[in-house]
Amino acid sequence: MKARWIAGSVLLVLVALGAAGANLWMQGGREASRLAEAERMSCLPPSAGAPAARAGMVWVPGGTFTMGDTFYPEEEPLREATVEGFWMDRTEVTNAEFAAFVDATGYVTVPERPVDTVAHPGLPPEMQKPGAVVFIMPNDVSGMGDISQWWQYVPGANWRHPGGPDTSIEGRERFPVTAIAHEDARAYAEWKGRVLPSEAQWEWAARAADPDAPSSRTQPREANTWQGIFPVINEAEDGFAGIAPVGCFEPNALGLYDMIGNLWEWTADAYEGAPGTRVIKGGSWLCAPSYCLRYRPGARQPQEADLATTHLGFRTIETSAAP
Ligand SMILES: [Ca+2]
Ligand SMILES: [Ca+2]
Repeated sequence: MKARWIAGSVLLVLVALGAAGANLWMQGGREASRLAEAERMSCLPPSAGAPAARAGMVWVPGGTFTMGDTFYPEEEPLREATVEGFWMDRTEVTNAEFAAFVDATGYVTVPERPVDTVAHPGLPPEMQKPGAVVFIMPNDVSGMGDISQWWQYVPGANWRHPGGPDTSIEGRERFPVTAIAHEDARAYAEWKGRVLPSEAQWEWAARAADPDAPSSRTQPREANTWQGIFPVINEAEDGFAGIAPVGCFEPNALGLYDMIGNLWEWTADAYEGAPGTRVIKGGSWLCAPSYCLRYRPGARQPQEADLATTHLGFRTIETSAAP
């Protein structure tokens, strides 16, 4: 599937990162450097005292709603969807949670494994090395058609080193894990006895189980998105020039944090007409009114299942007993 990135319209020019690029990621860009001292490393306290089996989860009651939206073509058509009730992680899965999984199982993520060059013939040399796609804030861009101006495949980037080999997650235990392929998210969920949400389950939860929830196109205040001109001016009016720790913004009415913004989130669903992809939901800290107005429950995008990126994480659900 990685070859699609080469052949497809979302072509990535593959540039290995130097140390300067890695620093950019850690700081989140030029404007971020002045915010670095104030950066919060944790917001939501660990959910001590909750029932161990479902610590950190909330119940999402079932219901019927109008799924989709009408802002971008891929969100249509509006259609009726019905979901049963389920438990859902109240936050994106954190680095600490994913580390516990890896410590317990020895699991090695897709971006850490050797690249299967037989399954992916024709990859350029950089993509034949294990790695992930990393956002690098450019100083300037020439039009918005070429996303390689801000997205680069970085050998050595993975969940432990999300910006590349010279970066780490030390001190970022309460940040959401990123640089995770779909298979990795599923493996974590299975280890917990859970699954990834379907697109309908995710969207219903993002609407706070309210069939009358408005499909607002206003940039939300209570979400980590991008204020300014993407990708060159990051005003960080929401307090975060980069990824935020989980739970820094107000939760929705169900108590779910960061459904919108911070990181996009994997769902279990295949994206129609795009083999090898899955639907991702919620938009990320990179979504701006000027470029990617996808900080809405009905927004969606396809993502290559085996290509990890650093604006994408996940959360899990459990479909068993009601409370
Ligand atoms: Ca932000
Ligand atoms: Ca999110």
